[in-house]
Amino acid sequence: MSKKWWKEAVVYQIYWRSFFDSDGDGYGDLRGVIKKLDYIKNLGVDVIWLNPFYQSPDRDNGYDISDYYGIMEKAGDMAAFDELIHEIHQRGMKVIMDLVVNHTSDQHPWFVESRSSKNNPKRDWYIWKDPKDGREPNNWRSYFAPSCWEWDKASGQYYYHSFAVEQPDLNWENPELRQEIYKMMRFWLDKDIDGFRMDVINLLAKKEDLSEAENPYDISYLANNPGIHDYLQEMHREVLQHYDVMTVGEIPFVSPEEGLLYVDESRNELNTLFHFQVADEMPVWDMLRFKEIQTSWHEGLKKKGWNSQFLNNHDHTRQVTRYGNDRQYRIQSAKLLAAMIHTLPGTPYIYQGEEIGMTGVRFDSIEDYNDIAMKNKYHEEVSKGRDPQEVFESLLLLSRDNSRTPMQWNASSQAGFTAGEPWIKVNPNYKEINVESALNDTDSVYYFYQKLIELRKQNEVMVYGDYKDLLPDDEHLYVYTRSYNDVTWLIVLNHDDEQQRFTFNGFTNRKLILSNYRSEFEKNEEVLHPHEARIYKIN
Ligand code: TEU
Repeated sequence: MSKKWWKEAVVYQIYWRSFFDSDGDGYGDLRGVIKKLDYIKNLGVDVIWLNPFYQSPDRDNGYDISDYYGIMEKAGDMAAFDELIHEIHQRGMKVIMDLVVNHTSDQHPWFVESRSSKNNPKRDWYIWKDPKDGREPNNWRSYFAPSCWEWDKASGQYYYHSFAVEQPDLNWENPELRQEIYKMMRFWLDKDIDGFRMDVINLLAKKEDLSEAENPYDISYLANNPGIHDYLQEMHREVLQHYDVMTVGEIPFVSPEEGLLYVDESRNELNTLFHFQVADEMPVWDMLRFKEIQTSWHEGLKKKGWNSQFLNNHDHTRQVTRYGNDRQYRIQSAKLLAAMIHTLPGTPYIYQGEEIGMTGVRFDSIEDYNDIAMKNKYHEEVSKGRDPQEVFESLLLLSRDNSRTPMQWNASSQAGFTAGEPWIKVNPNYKEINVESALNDTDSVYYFYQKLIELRKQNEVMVYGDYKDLLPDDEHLYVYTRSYNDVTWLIVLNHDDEQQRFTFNGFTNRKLILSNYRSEFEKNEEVLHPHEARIYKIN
């Protein structure tokens, strides 16, 4: 397989509004990111992914764009952006931006024009349909609303939205619209960014057949529709092939076979993808399913396309809370999950705060939450007559705000995130879990990440090595090898609250490279402590 910088990279995701506030308005901002670049560089990461900061009414935290060429006031201005790019490059890192082109805000001038009348030239830039029997064209749901159709009284038609009502979908069938998007992509690439994370990029093509869905709650009809690969190949031809950039597509609802169609190197579409099999199929940890998913993706993409590894992001509850043990074994399990993500095949992603083992939150009332997905779902269920407290409780574990609370920098007021009032409450555990204390403790989660990243830089086996699961049927232990040329590494993970035993049959000549328990095991190497992770080199 060809060697590429983005295969060897470790990516750090910055949800800027919760990262660092440089001007006291309660929102993190681009200048705040600049102030913390040395911290990120010190971790060893190569690439930064910035969530969207385009002009936006901010109904869905920047994923509802009203001007692709402007910067949201909360985030800063174009001068701050230019400075940020410069400072990132100065430090030898790269930066990718979020590209959100499945939909815009309903405040975008294109949509304002489009809805103004049926014969406006921009009408066809969005998706308009007549009512069917006096109501919505069909029973499809959207991600954030009970229907993907919204009635526009003035012009007498429905428009289509895969997400909130305030996020109308663009019509990619329109060639003029596509050219306009390509122009916008060139604008940012010419500002020297190093690529894009492409928001729900496999939703661009819509299903032509509007017949009723048997189960409207399975919204996979929104994705992977005919025409999508033509659009992505055109985008590659028109824009991407002219730059040395990295692209990672957010691609929900795909199997490895379908996923390969997006990232197969010979097809010239995208470099890598985020699939959501883990996030969607595992509300909590499921060892056997996780192993199946890893093996099937490794086999499915092998030698042809590249994967990504992540367990959380701004949409998904923090990994140590969701998939580890954030109580008794927070530090050990945060390290174990890190060891796993950095040794599995694919480019690893770190979501801000993960490197200090930040946890999910549990606020007292729905008023403390901001997430539009959670709030809309809450109101939908309560309006059906369900008990509000019960609905609230049911939405807590997966609320997107779990991972959106401010970055915990130190033990001072508001965790050192802002001098003002933060836009969302700080996690009350910030006095214990924060960057300052992590940096002062050589045994912290932070330094474990630093070591893993350094190892990945020095050892190609971690990047390009073949993957083999040695215990596919074990519910507690995850043991696998990575092999490249003559080098074999053995990774042994005890993802359990109890001790477990592992016999090193066939691995007599082994050398321990990294572990998350000090050398206690030397007394009896076959016994693994709760949430113990070890990486060995086999000779
Ligand atoms: O998210 C799309 C989305 O809902 C997925 O992340 C979802 O978690 C996945 O499909 C698994 O089911 C993106 C952004 O990341 C999110 O913040 C936006 O709200 C959304 O698109 C709309 O732009």
